[in-house]
Amino acid sequence: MNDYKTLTPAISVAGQLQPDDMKALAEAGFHTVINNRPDGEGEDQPTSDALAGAAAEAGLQYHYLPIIPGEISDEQIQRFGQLLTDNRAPVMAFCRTGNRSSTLWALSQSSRLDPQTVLATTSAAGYDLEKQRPRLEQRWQQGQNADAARRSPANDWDVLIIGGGAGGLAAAASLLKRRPSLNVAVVEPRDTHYYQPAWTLVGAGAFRRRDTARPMTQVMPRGSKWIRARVAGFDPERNQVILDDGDRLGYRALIVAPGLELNLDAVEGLRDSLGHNGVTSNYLFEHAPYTWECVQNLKHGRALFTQPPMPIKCAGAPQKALYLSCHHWEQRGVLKNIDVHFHNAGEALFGVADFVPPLMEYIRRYNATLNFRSTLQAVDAGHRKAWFVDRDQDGNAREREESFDLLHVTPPQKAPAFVADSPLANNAGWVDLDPASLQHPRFTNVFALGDVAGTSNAKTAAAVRKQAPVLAENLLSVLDGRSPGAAYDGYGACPLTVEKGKVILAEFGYQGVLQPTFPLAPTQARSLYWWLKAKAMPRIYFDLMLKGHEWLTGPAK
Ligand code: FAD
Ligand code: UQ1
Repeated sequence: MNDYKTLTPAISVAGQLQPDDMKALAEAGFHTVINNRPDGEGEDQPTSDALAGAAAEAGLQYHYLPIIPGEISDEQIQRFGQLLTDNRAPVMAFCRTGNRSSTLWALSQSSRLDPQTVLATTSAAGYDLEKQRPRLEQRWQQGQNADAARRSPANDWDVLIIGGGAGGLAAAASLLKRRPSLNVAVVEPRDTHYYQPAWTLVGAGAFRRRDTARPMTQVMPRGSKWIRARVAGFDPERNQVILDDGDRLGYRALIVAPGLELNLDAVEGLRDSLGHNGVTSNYLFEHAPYTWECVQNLKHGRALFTQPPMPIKCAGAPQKALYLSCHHWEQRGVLKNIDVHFHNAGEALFGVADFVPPLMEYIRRYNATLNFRSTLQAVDAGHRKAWFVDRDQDGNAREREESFDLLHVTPPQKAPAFVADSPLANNAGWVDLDPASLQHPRFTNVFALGDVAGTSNAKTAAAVRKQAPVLAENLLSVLDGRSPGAAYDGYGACPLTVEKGKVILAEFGYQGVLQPTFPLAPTQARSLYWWLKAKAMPRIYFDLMLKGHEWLTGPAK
């Protein structure tokens, strides 16, 4: 392969590449290739189609943006900048010699980088772009003017946080604890903050719903400013977020924490069915009490509990609803009259193998039938019918109709659209992040935590409790011009409420490594942990975690 020149960690440029080079590029860590040389310019030049095919085979994104020498239009510059924003870095751009690609890079960055910096960068890579100076100067000036017009002193923040949920507020509290002078704002459209982990208990009559909601004003960490608005997009090149009314907010560092979206519309009929004829869900504040109502009323019949494809928040919650309902029916002596089914889109009862045997004991005790690879597709509350697609081990699909008297649905879940469609997202739509530092790989002043994070930990408030101090340390390092030094180990916890009064506390990190907090056998169901979940945890959450008191968590270095 030709020598290539690295302009920044996110982009390198090269002369003509061959299809055979693609594999080596992928092995060198590149994710994206941009071809700036028009087809047919040289004699033995490979076609763009041939290069695209080889790139695809090597697992690289490929884009063709042909440039005639000396004729770079503003539109092409804009398109090149967009490609850099939209595609995963590092990017390799090439033409005949690399000159056009480096010129495109220089011009595409010129509204946010001053001409001196741009020219020094290209010159260090061996490209003399001095004759572009007037155009660079002009674009830089235009960029400065546009920025000045957009900015006002009221909307520039040291740290801007998107979302006033568990992640956003814990991060704000941990930052302000370390540096009270920091200028921090939280953008959050709702006036109510919800403690979602207790909704499982609400669905079992073991917690009052109203105690899971607090006015946003009460939980906003002291020293942070609440901006009541909804974010609609990101402009990380300009260090700005875009609100749904078109206004912009500027920042030095950004924390993305808007959680995830329940995708109710992915199951036909679900939106209209919820709350009627036994169709319920603990995943919604509105409906969690209806679960308890249905459970109390059911004396015989069929009860179905569903779990959608991963990732979902608190992956244990779908089966917690099953155990707590069954335990109630067992105590009332009616369990023998109720046919209980668990329909799980996945392949295993729980993602960490150590916890499967003790959970299976409860499945047997409650006489529940397990249906794996079985995904809810549609529901009709009026006729009390649900339709599932079941797949066998080879992936063959079969539709199956089931009747029910109670249907507890865990809705499919996805990354919020405004994140998935943004330059911050990974291929699956979550915020692209280094799993240890929680820093974005391309926009180094951007961090994320909580359910929106593109990390493989269990999406739980327990994870947030450990992520917030790590993120706070690393963000302050970046603001101070240093590299992140703190590391998150993937901790998450799932208190599996196997009986009303007993919990198996599953605590584990990346790759399912067990991380018990207490020196007790981790797979044992305990009443101590029920007390932790039902009584102590809400206080730990509101009085410690959301206030920056980092209990049992110190960021590893
Ligand atoms: P959230 O807490 O959901 O907060 C996101 C915030 O962002 C919201 O306030 C929202 O209004 C705001 N937002 C959304 N879009 C925008 C926008 N465009 N602009 C600005 N703001 C926006 N975890 C545990 O640790 N243990 C448990 O036992 C447990 N059980 C659970 C049981 C259930 C039924 C559920 C639903 C969850 C459970 N969880 C549990 C998971 C836990 O609640 C979440 O992991 C946690 O709340 C994630 O925090 P977050 O800040 O990422 O998201
Ligand atoms: C936890 O830290 C946490 O977040 C604050 C939860 O969500 C509310 C939990 O459910 C659990 C179990 C933990 C784990 C905490 C300890 C102290 C073991």
